[in-house]
Amino acid sequence: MSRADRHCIIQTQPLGESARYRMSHISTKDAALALGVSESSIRRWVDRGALKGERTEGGHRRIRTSDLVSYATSQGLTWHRGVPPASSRPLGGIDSKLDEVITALVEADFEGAKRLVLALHAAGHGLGPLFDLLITPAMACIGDRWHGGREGILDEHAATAVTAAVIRCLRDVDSSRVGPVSIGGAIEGDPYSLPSQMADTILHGLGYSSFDLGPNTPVATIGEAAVRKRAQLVWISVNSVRDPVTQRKEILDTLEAHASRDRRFLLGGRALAELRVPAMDHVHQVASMRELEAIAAR
Ligand code: B12
Repeated sequence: MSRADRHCIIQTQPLGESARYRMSHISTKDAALALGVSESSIRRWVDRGALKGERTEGGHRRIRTSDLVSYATSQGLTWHRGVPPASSRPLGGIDSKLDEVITALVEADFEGAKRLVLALHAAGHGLGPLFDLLITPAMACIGDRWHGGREGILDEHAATAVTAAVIRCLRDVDSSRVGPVSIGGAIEGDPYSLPSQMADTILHGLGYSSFDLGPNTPVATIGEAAVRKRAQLVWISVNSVRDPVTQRKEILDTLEAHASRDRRFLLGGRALAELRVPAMDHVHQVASMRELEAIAAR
């Protein structure tokens, strides 16, 4: 058993038929929310046959997620939330695996999720696109679909654990590195571990000798670790801000303290805007793993 596999033994009950169906299909209400259109438009498209749909035993319309993606793409509709943006299409192949990845993640089927993701990687899909266009939308789908509740929280945790294990496998594809050092983590009070793990894995793949300090790490600690390890690149992930005023000051103090050094900072995350970090020469504010990949490769 590999080192990655040992981390990955997660036991949960497989999903029943109806739960499986709920994960791969979407209601007209959720489809409307996802596309930012009215529910009556969705019903009309389904009834006209423009958008493929099915009926439940109770007579409710249901749409397969992948059919909704295809329809949105063909009509040039913008994605609002939940399922993947139409921009994932041109990459061919990645989004077609979304349903399967979602099912594997909520069933805590590590082997299945690993097989799907590693096969796409081996077929030439880079880590940035795999993270931004497959794993992140899959997690968003899982988070949005269940609308909370006990069952939903269990699935969210199982999916996070399996995703973390699969990312470790992607990291293990490349042997250890001796290149420039990169280091980073998510700020204090931010429990989100996957974005930081993704950044670390991309940098490792690019040849950096990379260290992930993980979630809930004070910014000052990230700065001190960067000095100690002589890091040339530092990422800071901001997905949850507890105290915007204090945390803004902390991050500005750290960025300013490093301004004269030969060190670049990459800042990202869903809550980064809350900290209103001004533009600085040594700081890149980015929205995706693909951007991080492009900047770090320079
Ligand atoms: C898993 C999860 C959790 C887990 C996290 C576990 C873990 N170990 O990470 C736990 C259980 C802790 C959790 C808690 C909560 N969660 Co939560 N969670 C999620 C879920 C399902 C997935 C998040 C995730 O990891 N996605 C994968 C990452 C990689 O994607 P990402 O964050 O979008 O990151 C991308 C970009 O932002 C960017 N990026 C991010 N960081 C960085 C950094 C750098 C340097 C760069 C370059 C790029 C970058 O690149 C990434 C890849 O494309 C989301 C659903 C969703 N829509 O995302 C909800 C979600 C984020 N959670 C939500 C909520 C409400 C909560 C709770 C408040 C629930 C509660 N009532 O307690 C708490 C809040 C905790 C807190 N202090 O903030 C809401 C947030 C709503 C909002 N508008 O803010 C969401 C959107 C679910 C929903 N639909 O309502 N959650």
